[in-house]
Amino acid sequence: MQRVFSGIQPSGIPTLGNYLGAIRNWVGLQSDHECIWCVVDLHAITVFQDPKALRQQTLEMAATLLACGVDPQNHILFAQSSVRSHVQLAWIFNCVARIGWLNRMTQFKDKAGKDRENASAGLYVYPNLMAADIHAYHATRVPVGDDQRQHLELANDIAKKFNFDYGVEFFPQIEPLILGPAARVMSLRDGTKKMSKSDPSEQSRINMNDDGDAIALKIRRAKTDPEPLPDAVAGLEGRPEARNLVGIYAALAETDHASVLQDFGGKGFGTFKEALAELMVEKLAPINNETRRWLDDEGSIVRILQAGAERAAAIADPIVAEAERLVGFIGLQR
Ligand code: AQP
Repeated sequence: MQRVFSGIQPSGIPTLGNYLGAIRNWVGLQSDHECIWCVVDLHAITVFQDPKALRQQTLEMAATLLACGVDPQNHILFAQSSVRSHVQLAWIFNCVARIGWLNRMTQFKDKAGKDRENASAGLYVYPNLMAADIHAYHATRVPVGDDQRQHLELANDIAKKFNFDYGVEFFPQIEPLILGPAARVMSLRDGTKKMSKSDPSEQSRINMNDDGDAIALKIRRAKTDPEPLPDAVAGLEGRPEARNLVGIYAALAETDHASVLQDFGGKGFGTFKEALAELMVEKLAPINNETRRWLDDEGSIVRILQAGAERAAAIADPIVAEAERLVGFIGLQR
Protein backbone atom coordinates (compact mmCIF):
# COMPACT_ATOMS: atom_id res chain seq x y z
CA MET A 1 0.00 0.00 0.00
CA GLN A 2 1.39 3.43 -0.94
CA ARG A 3 2.09 5.91 1.83
CA VAL A 4 0.42 9.32 1.57
CA PHE A 5 1.45 12.45 3.46
CA SER A 6 -0.21 15.85 3.49
CA GLY A 7 -0.36 18.85 5.79
CA ILE A 8 -2.42 21.93 6.47
CA GLN A 9 -1.40 25.10 8.28
CA PRO A 10 -3.33 26.16 11.40
CA SER A 11 -2.97 29.75 10.24
CA GLY A 12 -6.67 30.56 10.52
CA ILE A 13 -10.05 28.98 9.94
CA PRO A 14 -9.86 26.47 7.06
CA THR A 15 -11.50 27.73 3.89
CA LEU A 16 -13.60 26.19 1.18
CA GLY A 17 -10.37 26.22 -0.89
CA ASN A 18 -8.59 24.03 1.66
CA TYR A 19 -11.61 21.72 1.76
CA LEU A 20 -12.20 21.30 -1.98
CA GLY A 21 -8.54 21.46 -3.00
CA ALA A 22 -7.18 19.20 -0.28
CA ILE A 23 -9.12 17.90 2.73
CA ARG A 24 -11.94 16.26 0.79
CA ASN A 25 -9.44 14.37 -1.34
CA TRP A 26 -7.59 13.21 1.78
CA VAL A 27 -10.68 11.44 3.02
CA GLY A 28 -11.15 9.63 -0.30
CA LEU A 29 -7.58 8.31 -0.20
CA GLN A 30 -8.00 6.62 3.17
CA SER A 31 -9.71 3.55 1.71
CA ASP A 32 -6.65 2.29 -0.18
CA HIS A 33 -3.60 4.16 1.19
CA GLU A 34 -1.66 4.40 4.43
CA CYS A 35 -2.25 8.06 5.27
CA ILE A 36 -0.35 10.50 7.47
CA TRP A 37 -2.16 13.82 8.04
CA CYS A 38 -0.38 16.68 9.73
CA VAL A 39 -1.42 20.05 11.16
CA VAL A 40 1.68 21.97 10.17
CA ASP A 41 2.15 24.45 13.00
CA LEU A 42 5.88 24.91 12.21
CA HIS A 43 4.84 26.22 8.80
CA ALA A 44 2.19 28.49 10.32
CA ILE A 45 4.75 30.47 12.36
CA THR A 46 6.63 31.50 9.21
CA VAL A 47 4.14 34.37 9.50
CA PHE A 48 3.71 35.64 13.09
CA GLN A 49 0.87 33.94 14.98
CA ASP A 50 -0.43 35.04 18.34
CA PRO A 51 0.44 32.07 20.64
CA LYS A 52 -3.05 31.72 22.15
CA ALA A 53 -4.63 31.95 18.72
CA LEU A 54 -2.18 29.39 17.30
CA ARG A 55 -3.13 26.85 19.95
CA GLN A 56 -6.84 27.42 19.30
CA GLN A 57 -6.39 27.34 15.52
CA THR A 58 -4.50 24.03 15.82
CA LEU A 59 -7.39 22.52 17.75
CA GLU A 60 -9.94 23.95 15.33
CA MET A 61 -8.02 22.65 12.34
CA ALA A 62 -7.82 19.18 13.86
CA ALA A 63 -11.54 19.35 14.72
CA THR A 64 -12.39 20.30 11.13
CA LEU A 65 -10.28 17.47 9.73
CA LEU A 66 -11.99 14.99 12.04
CA ALA A 67 -15.40 16.41 11.11
CA CYS A 68 -14.57 16.02 7.41
CA GLY A 69 -13.84 12.32 7.90
CA VAL A 70 -10.12 12.07 8.65
CA ASP A 71 -9.75 8.75 10.45
CA PRO A 72 -7.21 8.91 13.30
CA GLN A 73 -7.54 5.23 14.20
CA ASN A 74 -6.65 3.58 10.91
CA HIS A 75 -4.44 6.48 9.78
CA ILE A 76 -2.36 9.09 11.59
CA LEU A 77 -3.27 12.67 12.57
CA PHE A 78 -0.79 14.79 14.53
CA ALA A 79 0.73 18.26 15.00
CA GLN A 80 4.01 18.77 13.14
CA SER A 81 5.96 20.37 16.02
CA SER A 82 5.44 17.24 18.14
CA VAL A 83 7.70 15.17 15.87
CA ARG A 84 11.23 16.59 16.00
CA SER A 85 12.45 14.65 12.98
CA HIS A 86 10.74 17.16 10.65
CA VAL A 87 13.07 19.92 11.78
CA GLN A 88 16.17 17.73 11.82
CA LEU A 89 15.63 16.65 8.22
CA ALA A 90 14.65 20.19 7.18
CA TRP A 91 18.09 21.40 8.31
CA ILE A 92 19.81 18.83 6.11
CA PHE A 93 17.55 19.90 3.23
CA ASN A 94 18.42 23.57 3.86
CA CYS A 95 21.95 22.49 3.04
CA VAL A 96 20.93 20.45 -0.02
CA ALA A 97 18.52 22.92 -1.69
CA ARG A 98 20.08 25.77 -3.68
CA ILE A 99 19.22 29.42 -3.12
CA GLY A 100 18.45 29.72 -6.84
CA TRP A 101 15.76 27.04 -6.48
CA LEU A 102 14.10 28.86 -3.58
CA ASN A 103 14.26 32.17 -5.46
CA ARG A 104 11.94 30.71 -8.08
CA MET A 105 9.16 29.83 -5.61
CA THR A 106 6.14 31.93 -6.50
CA GLN A 107 4.42 31.40 -3.13
CA PHE A 108 7.30 33.16 -1.35
CA LYS A 109 7.02 36.06 -3.79
CA ASP A 110 3.24 36.24 -3.27
CA LYS A 111 3.41 36.02 0.51
CA ALA A 112 6.44 38.23 1.06
CA GLY A 113 4.96 40.79 -1.34
CA LYS A 114 6.86 44.01 -1.87
CA ASP A 115 8.42 43.97 1.61
CA ARG A 116 10.64 40.95 0.86
CA GLU A 117 13.47 42.08 3.14
CA ASN A 118 11.11 41.98 6.09
CA ALA A 119 9.79 38.44 5.49
CA SER A 120 10.95 35.78 7.96
CA ALA A 121 13.84 33.49 6.98
CA GLY A 122 11.43 30.65 7.80
CA LEU A 123 9.05 31.76 5.05
CA TYR A 124 11.93 31.63 2.58
CA VAL A 125 12.96 28.05 3.48
CA TYR A 126 9.35 26.88 3.94
CA PRO A 127 9.57 24.57 0.87
CA ASN A 128 12.58 22.76 2.39
CA LEU A 129 10.58 22.01 5.54
CA MET A 130 7.70 20.84 3.38
CA ALA A 131 10.06 18.48 1.53
CA ALA A 132 11.25 17.17 4.91
CA ASP A 133 7.65 16.62 6.07
CA ILE A 134 7.09 14.26 3.16
CA HIS A 135 10.49 12.58 2.86
CA ALA A 136 10.72 11.89 6.60
CA TYR A 137 8.05 9.25 5.99
CA HIS A 138 9.25 8.04 2.56
CA ALA A 139 5.75 9.02 1.43
CA THR A 140 5.22 8.65 -2.33
CA ARG A 141 1.87 10.35 -2.91
CA VAL A 142 0.91 13.84 -1.76
CA PRO A 143 -2.61 15.22 -2.23
CA VAL A 144 -2.49 19.03 -2.41
CA GLY A 145 -4.17 21.95 -4.15
CA ASP A 146 -2.69 23.23 -7.39
CA ASP A 147 -0.92 26.10 -5.54
CA GLN A 148 1.50 23.55 -4.05
CA ARG A 149 2.61 21.98 -7.35
CA GLN A 150 5.86 23.99 -7.49
CA HIS A 151 6.80 23.05 -3.91
CA LEU A 152 6.37 19.36 -4.72
CA GLU A 153 8.63 19.67 -7.76
CA LEU A 154 11.23 21.21 -5.44
CA ALA A 155 10.79 18.32 -2.98
CA ASN A 156 11.60 15.93 -5.83
CA ASP A 157 14.66 18.00 -6.83
CA ILE A 158 15.89 17.90 -3.22
CA ALA A 159 15.46 14.11 -3.06
CA LYS A 160 17.39 13.68 -6.32
CA LYS A 161 20.24 15.93 -5.18
CA PHE A 162 20.49 14.25 -1.76
CA ASN A 163 20.62 10.83 -3.43
CA PHE A 164 23.22 12.04 -5.93
CA ASP A 165 25.40 13.86 -3.38
CA TYR A 166 25.52 10.90 -1.01
CA GLY A 167 25.57 8.19 -3.69
CA VAL A 168 22.39 6.46 -2.50
CA GLU A 169 18.82 5.77 -3.60
CA PHE A 170 17.36 6.76 -0.26
CA PHE A 171 14.56 9.27 -0.84
CA PRO A 172 11.90 8.21 -3.39
CA GLN A 173 10.30 10.53 -5.93
CA ILE A 174 6.83 11.70 -4.98
CA GLU A 175 3.70 11.94 -7.06
CA PRO A 176 1.52 15.01 -6.52
CA LEU A 177 -2.20 14.22 -6.45
CA ILE A 178 -3.95 17.38 -7.63
CA LEU A 179 -7.56 16.37 -8.00
CA GLY A 180 -10.98 17.68 -8.94
CA PRO A 181 -12.60 20.67 -10.66
CA ALA A 182 -11.72 22.96 -7.74
CA ALA A 183 -8.02 22.14 -7.35
CA ARG A 184 -7.52 25.91 -7.16
CA VAL A 185 -10.42 27.81 -5.62
CA MET A 186 -10.08 31.53 -6.23
CA SER A 187 -10.95 34.54 -4.09
CA LEU A 188 -14.59 35.65 -4.20
CA ARG A 189 -13.37 39.23 -4.66
CA ASP A 190 -10.79 38.59 -7.39
CA GLY A 191 -10.94 35.55 -9.65
CA THR A 192 -7.22 35.74 -10.41
CA LYS A 193 -6.10 35.38 -6.76
CA LYS A 194 -6.38 32.15 -4.78
CA MET A 195 -8.77 31.90 -1.84
CA SER A 196 -6.65 32.05 1.34
CA LYS A 197 -7.27 31.78 5.09
CA SER A 198 -5.02 34.74 5.72
CA ASP A 199 -6.50 37.08 3.09
CA PRO A 200 -7.30 40.31 5.00
CA SER A 201 -10.71 40.46 3.30
CA GLU A 202 -13.26 38.27 5.08
CA GLN A 203 -15.49 38.59 1.98
CA SER A 204 -12.84 36.92 -0.19
CA ARG A 205 -13.39 33.47 1.27
CA ILE A 206 -15.88 30.97 2.67
CA ASN A 207 -14.71 29.80 6.07
CA MET A 208 -15.58 26.24 6.99
CA ASN A 209 -17.32 27.59 10.11
CA ASP A 210 -19.48 30.15 8.27
CA ASP A 211 -23.18 29.69 8.95
CA GLY A 212 -25.88 29.64 6.27
CA ASP A 213 -26.50 33.40 6.44
CA ALA A 214 -22.80 34.26 6.12
CA ILE A 215 -22.43 31.88 3.17
CA ALA A 216 -25.48 33.31 1.38
CA LEU A 217 -24.26 36.88 1.90
CA LYS A 218 -20.71 36.18 0.71
CA ILE A 219 -21.94 34.38 -2.40
CA ARG A 220 -24.44 37.16 -3.16
CA ARG A 221 -21.63 39.71 -2.87
CA ALA A 222 -19.09 37.63 -4.83
CA LYS A 223 -17.62 39.55 -7.76
CA THR A 224 -19.03 38.58 -11.17
CA ASP A 225 -19.36 40.14 -14.61
CA PRO A 226 -22.55 41.46 -16.26
CA GLU A 227 -22.97 38.63 -18.83
CA PRO A 228 -25.17 35.58 -18.21
CA LEU A 229 -23.41 32.22 -17.79
CA PRO A 230 -22.21 30.69 -21.08
CA ASP A 231 -23.58 27.42 -22.52
CA ALA A 232 -20.14 25.80 -22.90
CA VAL A 233 -16.85 25.70 -21.00
CA ALA A 234 -15.05 27.67 -23.76
CA GLY A 235 -17.30 30.63 -22.89
CA LEU A 236 -15.63 30.86 -19.44
CA GLU A 237 -12.38 31.98 -21.12
CA GLY A 238 -11.37 35.43 -19.84
CA ARG A 239 -14.09 35.32 -17.14
CA PRO A 240 -12.14 34.23 -14.02
CA GLU A 241 -14.89 34.97 -11.51
CA ALA A 242 -17.52 33.04 -13.51
CA ARG A 243 -15.10 30.13 -13.96
CA ASN A 244 -14.39 30.07 -10.24
CA LEU A 245 -18.03 29.97 -9.16
CA VAL A 246 -18.86 27.30 -11.74
CA GLY A 247 -15.84 25.27 -10.56
CA ILE A 248 -16.96 25.53 -6.94
CA TYR A 249 -20.47 24.41 -7.87
CA ALA A 250 -19.07 21.49 -9.89
CA ALA A 251 -16.85 20.38 -7.01
CA LEU A 252 -19.64 20.57 -4.44
CA ALA A 253 -22.06 18.73 -6.74
CA GLU A 254 -19.32 16.22 -7.62
CA THR A 255 -19.66 16.85 -11.33
CA ASP A 256 -17.76 18.97 -13.90
CA HIS A 257 -17.92 22.47 -15.38
CA ALA A 258 -19.71 21.28 -18.54
CA SER A 259 -22.66 19.72 -16.75
CA VAL A 260 -23.08 22.76 -14.49
CA LEU A 261 -23.27 24.91 -17.63
CA GLN A 262 -25.82 22.53 -19.12
CA ASP A 263 -28.11 23.44 -16.21
CA PHE A 264 -27.23 27.12 -15.81
CA GLY A 265 -26.00 28.25 -19.27
CA GLY A 266 -27.89 31.39 -20.37
CA LYS A 267 -29.06 32.12 -16.80
CA GLY A 268 -28.04 35.24 -14.90
CA PHE A 269 -25.80 35.21 -11.82
CA GLY A 270 -28.76 36.00 -9.52
CA THR A 271 -30.31 32.58 -10.12
CA PHE A 272 -26.97 30.77 -10.18
CA LYS A 273 -25.69 32.34 -6.95
CA GLU A 274 -28.86 31.39 -5.13
CA ALA A 275 -28.48 27.75 -6.21
CA LEU A 276 -24.78 27.80 -5.35
CA ALA A 277 -25.37 29.18 -1.84
CA GLU A 278 -28.06 26.57 -1.23
CA LEU A 279 -25.81 23.71 -2.33
CA MET A 280 -22.91 25.04 -0.25
CA VAL A 281 -25.01 25.28 2.92
CA GLU A 282 -26.32 21.76 2.34
CA LYS A 283 -22.76 20.38 2.03
CA LEU A 284 -21.02 22.44 4.71
CA ALA A 285 -23.61 22.59 7.52
CA PRO A 286 -23.11 18.95 8.66
CA ILE A 287 -19.32 19.47 8.75
CA ASN A 288 -19.78 22.66 10.72
CA ASN A 289 -22.01 20.91 13.29
CA GLU A 290 -19.58 18.02 13.63
CA THR A 291 -16.62 20.41 14.07
CA ARG A 292 -18.43 22.14 16.93
CA ARG A 293 -19.14 18.78 18.54
CA TRP A 294 -15.42 17.94 18.48
CA LEU A 295 -14.49 21.35 19.87
CA ASP A 296 -16.76 20.77 22.87
CA ASP A 297 -14.39 17.95 23.80
CA GLU A 298 -10.97 19.57 23.46
CA GLY A 299 -9.33 16.87 25.59
CA SER A 300 -10.12 14.17 23.07
CA ILE A 301 -8.61 16.22 20.22
CA VAL A 302 -5.39 16.67 22.22
CA ARG A 303 -5.26 12.93 22.97
CA ILE A 304 -5.74 12.06 19.29
CA LEU A 305 -2.94 14.45 18.26
CA GLN A 306 -0.56 13.09 20.89
CA ALA A 307 -1.21 9.45 20.06
CA GLY A 308 -0.79 10.34 16.38
CA ALA A 309 2.54 12.05 17.08
CA GLU A 310 3.90 8.93 18.77
CA ARG A 311 2.92 6.76 15.83
CA ALA A 312 4.30 9.32 13.35
CA ALA A 313 7.62 9.53 15.21
CA ALA A 314 7.92 5.74 15.16
CA ILE A 315 7.99 5.95 11.34
CA ALA A 316 9.94 9.19 10.83
CA ASP A 317 12.66 8.89 13.48
CA PRO A 318 14.43 5.82 12.00
CA ILE A 319 14.25 7.28 8.46
CA VAL A 320 15.73 10.60 9.57
CA ALA A 321 18.35 8.83 11.73
CA GLU A 322 19.43 6.93 8.60
CA ALA A 323 19.58 10.19 6.59
CA GLU A 324 21.82 11.62 9.32
CA ARG A 325 24.06 8.57 9.18
CA LEU A 326 24.34 8.92 5.39
CA VAL A 327 25.36 12.56 5.86
CA GLY A 328 28.12 11.43 8.25
CA PHE A 329 26.73 12.37 11.65
CA ILE A 330 27.82 10.12 14.52
CA GLY A 331 24.34 10.25 16.04
CA LEU A 332 23.09 8.94 19.33
CA GLN A 333 23.53 5.27 20.22
CA ARG A 334 19.92 4.25 20.73
N1 AQP B 1 -7.61 28.27 -2.78
C1 AQP B 1 -7.26 27.00 -2.75
N2 AQP B 1 -7.74 26.14 -3.66
C2 AQP B 1 -7.41 24.81 -3.63
N3 AQP B 1 -6.58 24.29 -2.69
C3 AQP B 1 -6.09 25.12 -1.77
N4 AQP B 1 -5.27 24.93 -0.73
C4 AQP B 1 -5.06 26.10 -0.09
N5 AQP B 1 -5.75 27.08 -0.69
C5 AQP B 1 -6.39 26.51 -1.74
C6 AQP B 1 -4.72 23.63 -0.36
O1 AQP B 1 -5.00 23.41 1.01
C7 AQP B 1 -3.94 22.63 1.57
C8 AQP B 1 -3.49 23.24 2.85
O2 AQP B 1 -2.94 24.50 2.59
P1 AQP B 1 -2.08 25.21 3.71
O3 AQP B 1 -2.95 25.60 4.81
O4 AQP B 1 -0.97 24.33 4.12
O5 AQP B 1 -1.39 26.42 3.00
P2 AQP B 1 -1.82 27.39 1.89
O6 AQP B 1 -1.82 26.72 0.56
O7 AQP B 1 -0.92 28.58 2.02
O8 AQP B 1 -3.33 27.75 2.28
P3 AQP B 1 -3.96 29.13 2.60
O9 AQP B 1 -5.39 28.90 2.89
O10 AQP B 1 -3.62 30.12 1.51
O11 AQP B 1 -3.24 29.52 3.94
P4 AQP B 1 -2.47 30.84 4.33
O12 AQP B 1 -3.41 31.97 4.05
O13 AQP B 1 -2.12 30.71 5.77
O14 AQP B 1 -1.25 30.89 3.46
C9 AQP B 1 -2.83 22.56 0.52
O15 AQP B 1 -2.87 21.31 -0.08
C10 AQP B 1 -3.20 23.63 -0.46
O16 AQP B 1 -2.79 23.30 -1.77
